[in-house]
Amino acid sequence: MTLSLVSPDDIRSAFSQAMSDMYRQEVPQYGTLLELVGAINRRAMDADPRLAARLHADDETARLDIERHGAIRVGTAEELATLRRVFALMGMFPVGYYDLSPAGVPVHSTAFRPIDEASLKRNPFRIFTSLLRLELIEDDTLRRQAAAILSKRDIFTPGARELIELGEHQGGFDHEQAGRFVAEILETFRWHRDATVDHDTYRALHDAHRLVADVVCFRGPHINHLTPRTLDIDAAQAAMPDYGITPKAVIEGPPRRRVPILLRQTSFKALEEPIRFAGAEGGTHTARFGEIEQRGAALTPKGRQRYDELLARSRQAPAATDNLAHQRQLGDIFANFPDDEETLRRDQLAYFRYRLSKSGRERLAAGEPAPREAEALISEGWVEATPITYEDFLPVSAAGIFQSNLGDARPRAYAGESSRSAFELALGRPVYDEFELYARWQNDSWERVRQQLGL
Ligand code: OOG
Ligand code: NI
Repeated sequence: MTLSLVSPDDIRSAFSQAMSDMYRQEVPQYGTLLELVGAINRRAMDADPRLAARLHADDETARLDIERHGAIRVGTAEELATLRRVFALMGMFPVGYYDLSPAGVPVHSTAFRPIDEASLKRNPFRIFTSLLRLELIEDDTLRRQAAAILSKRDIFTPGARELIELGEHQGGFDHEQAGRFVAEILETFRWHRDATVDHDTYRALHDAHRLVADVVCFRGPHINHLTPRTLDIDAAQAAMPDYGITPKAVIEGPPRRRVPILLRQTSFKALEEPIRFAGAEGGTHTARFGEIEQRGAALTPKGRQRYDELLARSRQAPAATDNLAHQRQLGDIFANFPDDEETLRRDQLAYFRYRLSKSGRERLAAGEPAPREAEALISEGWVEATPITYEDFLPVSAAGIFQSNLGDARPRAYAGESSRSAFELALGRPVYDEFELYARWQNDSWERVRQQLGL
């Protein structure tokens, strides 16, 4: 008997939906965020027919309503490596390395996400996944205690472990197995009211760093937020209070621009939730929050370098206390960063996807000879270029999101190097390079155009 295997894209979609349903039950404010974002997106498309047309042309409207990312934090190499195997079965692969220790957060991270264009279109679900860096806990005894606690837990159900083996062995799942797989994996991300440690242990770990307590004291890496994608984050930020939600003071990332670039994010503060310690004493824990994102063009290494420089400059100025002032400051600093598609493309600051235009297709069908040069093909309207959407994250923004949830204590940078090779060793493979992926899409799209034109 041959198995009929379900596409990993379908498993990812089912999983993303199951996570969303679970999180909506667990954190009702998340449902409110979805409503708010849905309303803002409809308004943004009504107000800007060109934007709506482009999103349609790129097949992005279909993914917009289901698009979200989540985040989790794990404690050991084994947990991270097993998650890599789980996500691979859903068509999600580790892209990028993010070191958050310079910002005073003792983790390093990657994002599991689809890496080919068709899968991203189908469902771009991503999980920002952080590994605790126990070596950054200064106190030897506490560090050893944390490691001992982590070594005793298994964040996967026995059923999940069996299915991972089976899926790898078969090269996928049939329909029934896929359903069970999603249900078993969901358990890993569920919230647990019961801590695995007593109050004193929690306190000691919490005093080392709030994130240490969050990672070490529970049975599993509860999903800590799910983030819908909006087309207008400034409007979303402004509307949050109307929906009874208090946003963090400023939107992270680049300023508002005519051509959005990279990623802009805002969040609401983590909730203080009741928990029970071992020994039945009650207390609270603060981990889960809500976030909204807006995605723009993926920048080339050259564009990204310029972004990083301008962002660093903006951070030297005293921090603005409200978003409007912050956006004004940022806008001034980014004034020289080109803000039209033509220049972003010609200066090779952003990645573009090329395709034959309607008129190009008509002229081709009529037998008109096409110019040979790329720029002529574009300026004469044969070929259209649209910015490629950024599918990844930003370390400084991520640190800002972490920090808005860590109380107002001034973050203290950890000394010591970034440790990408240690992360990859724990993960069990190198992470994909985001720039290579975008460059490949850009090149592939040109190649397709050239083939269509017989060049
Ligand atoms: C992850 C924070 C970073 C983002 O979107 O950049 C993040 C976390 O709090 O675990 O979610
Ligand atoms: Ni996030």
